[in-house]
Amino acid sequence: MVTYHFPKGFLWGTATASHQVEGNNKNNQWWKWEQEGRCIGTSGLACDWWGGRWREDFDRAAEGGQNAHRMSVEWSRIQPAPDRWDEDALERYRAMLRGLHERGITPMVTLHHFTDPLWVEERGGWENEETILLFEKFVRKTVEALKGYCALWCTVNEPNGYALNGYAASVVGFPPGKKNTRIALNVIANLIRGHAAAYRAIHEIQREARVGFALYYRSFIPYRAWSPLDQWAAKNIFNGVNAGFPSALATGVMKTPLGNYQIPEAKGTQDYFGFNYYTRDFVTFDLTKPATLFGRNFFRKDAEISEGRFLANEPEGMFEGLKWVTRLFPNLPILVTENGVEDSTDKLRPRFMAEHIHQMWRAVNFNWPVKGYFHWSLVDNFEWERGWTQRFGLWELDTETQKRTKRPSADLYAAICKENGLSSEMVEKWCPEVMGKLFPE
Ligand code: IFM
Repeated sequence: MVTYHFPKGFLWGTATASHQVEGNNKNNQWWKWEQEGRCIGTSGLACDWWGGRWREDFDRAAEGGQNAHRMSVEWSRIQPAPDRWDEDALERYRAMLRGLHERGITPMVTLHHFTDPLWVEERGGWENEETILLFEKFVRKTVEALKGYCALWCTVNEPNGYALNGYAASVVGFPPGKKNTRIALNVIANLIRGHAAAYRAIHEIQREARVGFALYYRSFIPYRAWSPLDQWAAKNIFNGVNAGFPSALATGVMKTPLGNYQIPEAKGTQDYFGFNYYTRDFVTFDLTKPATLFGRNFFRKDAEISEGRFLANEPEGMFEGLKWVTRLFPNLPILVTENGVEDSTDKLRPRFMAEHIHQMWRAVNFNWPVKGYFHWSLVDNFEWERGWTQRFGLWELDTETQKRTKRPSADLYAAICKENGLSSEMVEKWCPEVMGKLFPE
């Protein structure tokens, strides 16, 4: 048997987000969006974590050998109105974080994961520069309250996903459903300013804190590798999706294909790089696509596509992305803050997981400082504009009964976490079809 081991102390966990798991999260812009019928289904009771079912799910994580968990807190619960803090909500989050520690699980807390309180949205949300200060106040209050239980913070989850899905010309599905790329870029710039303010505030409050954000990284490669036009189009989309936020943290300038934003206060404001990776696209030049900077993107023809056609299984894109991060931020620790696949029948997930973890192991062997991996997700949860049609959980959720049923890949992941590595025996047992690829003779 051969085992690909990871360094001692490697973090193995799952990731979740408040609105997707808590249930009855009624005071934010997503709940309103759902009630207006602007997306598929509603979050409803979700996984009922607010009702206390986090306990049983954290038990599942602990039994599965996980030593870390990435969760988020809900701004609209902690600050339901501009002049009101809800101490009970903070106490409930403290109980959850205590619950993680009691189970030997290190918490990582995300402070903004796609949702804004309604009262923030009513003031223009992240289009309005005043939100930067409001966010900083919320972060100060929250970190002050939770600092005894958490030292690993993620300021903003997927700011690029939040802005492009909610505001850009080419994509729809997220509130507020605007279609204006310039506004989307302004929103990203304000999120960067909010992140920078939060970074400094957290360090003021907690010396030992490690603070970063999580990027939605998507791999884009030219369809015809030899074509300068496809190369140009791929580079445009790549930079448009991936590069804005990181460039500001690297240089103090947010570089975008439509111009630069000077944000000097953002330079150097991260202690690790949070890397969310799901898939890769081919890009070809297309004059009819000005909204996507003349690039048309699509999955590789012979790629394995997920159940809902949302993702292609492209593990090499993860390796290439990790390389890109190390070139941009040499020696900065990297956490894979999300990776996973929608797959209700668990046909693809075991090999998807094994192949991605194998690529991460390759990266570690180049001495790239990858320090942890959080699988998305622990239990099926509310998938935003896709509602409940996509199932990312290691555990299946029946939303009618709240019953959880373990999927086979939960056992594979438990074996990986407990071994701190991926072995040929695991691959032979859970996904023998990729044996030759991952463990060549
Ligand atoms: O569910 C989301 C998560 O909230 C952000 N990253 C992608 C996941 C899967 O779609």
